[in-house]
Amino acid sequence: MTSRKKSDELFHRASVKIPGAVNSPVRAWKAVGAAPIFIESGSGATLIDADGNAFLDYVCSYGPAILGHAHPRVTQAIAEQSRLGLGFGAPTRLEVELAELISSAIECAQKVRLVTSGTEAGLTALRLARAATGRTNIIKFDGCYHGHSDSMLVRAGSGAMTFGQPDSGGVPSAVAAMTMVARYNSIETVEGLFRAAPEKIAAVIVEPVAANMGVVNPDPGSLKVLAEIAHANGALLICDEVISGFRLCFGSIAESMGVAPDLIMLGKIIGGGMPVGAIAGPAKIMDLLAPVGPVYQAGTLS
Ligand code: HOZ
Repeated sequence: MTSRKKSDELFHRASVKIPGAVNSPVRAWKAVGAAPIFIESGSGATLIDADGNAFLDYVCSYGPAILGHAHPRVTQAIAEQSRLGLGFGAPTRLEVELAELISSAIECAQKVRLVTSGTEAGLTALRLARAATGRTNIIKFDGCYHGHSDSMLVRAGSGAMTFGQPDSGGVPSAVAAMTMVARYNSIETVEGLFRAAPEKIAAVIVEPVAANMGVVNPDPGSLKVLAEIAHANGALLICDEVISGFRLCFGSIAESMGVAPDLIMLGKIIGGGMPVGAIAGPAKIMDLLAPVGPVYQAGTLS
């Protein structure tokens, strides 16, 4: 790196107006032990920072940039659409096509609701699971990350873990108490939680391949067992495929392991770099969403 003068200047300016100088905590590079570089542009696998330094990008926007930055087909599609308008507060053909594409690649995705982030997909999936079962509690795994909704910032991975802050301030203890924490790849801890709160648990939420505490593969067959235990106890299995979906395979990695999730969360890659998330599942659960059913979810940019 020849210089970082401009990045440092931007960091100081950002620190005045933006908490911690960043709009998402991992970007502060606290675990790296240096101030972050500010990116000016990306092309293919190369990033150029504000000082003109070039880097080989292994982050790929945390997943969405699987085709590399500024892929000509992606930028052309965005440029063409931007001339037609960006959002209308009304449905469009492109949403139908994206829902159909997701549904054609994921068998359990009979219906799809498009939102703007993985966090939104997560909080909506939990609300659906609670409405579908009439129960309150959720089992998650220590170190798994499902976005920053209140119920999911309990023993969370991703940035929360990087900062040694797996629980967040501002989450009421009454909300956190409804989140029960099991150990990844420990079926016994899941069984123990079901024994401790029979008929209270709405869903087990899991990353089929854990990717927010390093990458941890599931024990062979464990996802299937998890689904069986959840169903035997009247709970749903939510698979968070915000990272794994359309990345480890074209579609759902849970399905490729022989498991049909009751609800699946998607994000990152399905937006190709634009802010998109999705919740998908069988019609009988998805049709609980407003305007068909009583579970509310909405978004101006959804
Ligand atoms: N929680 C996101 C990664 N899973 C943060 C990504 C970012 O800061 O861009």
